[in-house]
Amino acid sequence: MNTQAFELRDDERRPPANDLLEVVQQGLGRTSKQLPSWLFYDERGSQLFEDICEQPEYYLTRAELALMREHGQAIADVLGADVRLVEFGSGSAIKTRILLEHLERPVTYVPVEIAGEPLRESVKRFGEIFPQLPIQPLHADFTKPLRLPVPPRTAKRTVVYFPGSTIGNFDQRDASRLLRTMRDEMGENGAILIGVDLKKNPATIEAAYNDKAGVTAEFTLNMLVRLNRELGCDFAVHQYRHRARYNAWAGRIETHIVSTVDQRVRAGSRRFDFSAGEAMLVEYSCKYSLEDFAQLASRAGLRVAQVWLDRDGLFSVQMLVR
Ligand code: AVI
Repeated sequence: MNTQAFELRDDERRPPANDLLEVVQQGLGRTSKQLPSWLFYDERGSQLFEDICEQPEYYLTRAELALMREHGQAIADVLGADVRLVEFGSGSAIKTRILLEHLERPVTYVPVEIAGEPLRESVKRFGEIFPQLPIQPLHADFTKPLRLPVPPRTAKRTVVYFPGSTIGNFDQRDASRLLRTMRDEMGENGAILIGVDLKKNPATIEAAYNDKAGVTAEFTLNMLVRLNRELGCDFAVHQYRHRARYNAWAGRIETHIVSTVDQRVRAGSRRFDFSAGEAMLVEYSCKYSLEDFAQLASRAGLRVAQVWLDRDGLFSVQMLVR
């Protein structure tokens, strides 16, 4: 395989248990309880997220894939030849494959991923599909400043690829910060190719986060299962429920874990009380109009150069430049 040697320690899949405990104690100790959405993605959570993508109500993945299949060539033409492709995250096997298949002479592929196993898998997968393509994986948290490998001299431009509407899981301030990080990484004549879910009928959006089969509910509550296992917390998981509502004013799904009874939970040496009906925020999934997103981009010093939509106008892939 045409990759740089890279070794990962298994325990690098997650922050050290102490950090995790601190994050959780801090979140449970707030007046309005709140835990970060990255806590969803242990092994089971990642599998459940893949299952969510298959649910009939979750239109995002299907729409983005259809878009990439329809416009892949046009996108590649606009990005140009001899691109260094840097992907923030490495979970988007099919979309990235479509993009790489259409790009003219991609110079190198750099997946940036905090979780060791998915990174390893993506290196293996892409090494098999594109045996001639150099792969330079970076095991890192892409929300922090990165040390990307030096681009080959033949690279004409760096394109940062960020599919899946993951940008929607960041609030406005963090989203703008993340776009700035990408802007720094892509350099003067680089570009960002980003998947952005669009505002639409609230019922369609709410259904996507409340699938009938209950997969999203299981995904949400799996966070508590994870904390019980990894931190020895004692969440009575069946006494909590998933709630995802669309806040039309803010343009986002707000997912909460709601306690159904008065109860107390242990996290490390500390105890936290939940009252019946109390809701703990665990995820935002922000939706944008094209104007909203152009504004967000401009706050990060970027301009929207091109927008592609799927046929139903549900989802967009946008190209941003300086
Ligand atoms: C990963 N991210 C874009 C998903 C979303 O739509 O916000 C995560 C998710 N949460 C519940 N369903 C899917």
